[in-house]
Amino acid sequence: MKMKTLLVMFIGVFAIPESVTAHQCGRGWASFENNCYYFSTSTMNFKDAMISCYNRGSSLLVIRNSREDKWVDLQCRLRGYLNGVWLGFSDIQREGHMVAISDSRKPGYVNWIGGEPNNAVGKEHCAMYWTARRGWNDTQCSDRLHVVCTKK
Ligand code: MAN
Ligand code: CA
Repeated sequence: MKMKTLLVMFIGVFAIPESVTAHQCGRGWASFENNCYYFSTSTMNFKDAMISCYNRGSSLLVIRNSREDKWVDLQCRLRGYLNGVWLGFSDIQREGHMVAISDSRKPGYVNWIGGEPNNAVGKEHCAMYWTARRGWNDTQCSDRLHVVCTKK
């Protein structure tokens, strides 16, 4: 091979900015708009979901805009998540004050189903994405749902 060809190839590899390469999430992770997502194969309660994500170096899904909401909805349908997935919000500290479990801040984007969160029978303190109803609901933290973990 000619020296010039080699040189062009060498420069080429280092000239590709990270912004135009696929986001590297690792085996078993999906990529969407600069975030990495892990989709569980089993269901579990909210606490086990938090632990599962932490053990993967990630945290429970927090949906930040409608594009992400729709993408998560698509993934739930493709994967046959009939009920839905946990979201990283809870009002266990103060009823009616749904905050992110990571930093206690109110979500900037929400997609609550009409009438939710309703704290049904006074026992609903964990947030979920409800596949069938295409929106968010508060539910009992002891419920078993699929889990989505996210990391950068
Ligand atoms: C069930 C539960 C509640 C939810 C209502 C809505 O009772 O999933 O969390 O608020 O349905 O009808
Ligand atoms: Ca509810």
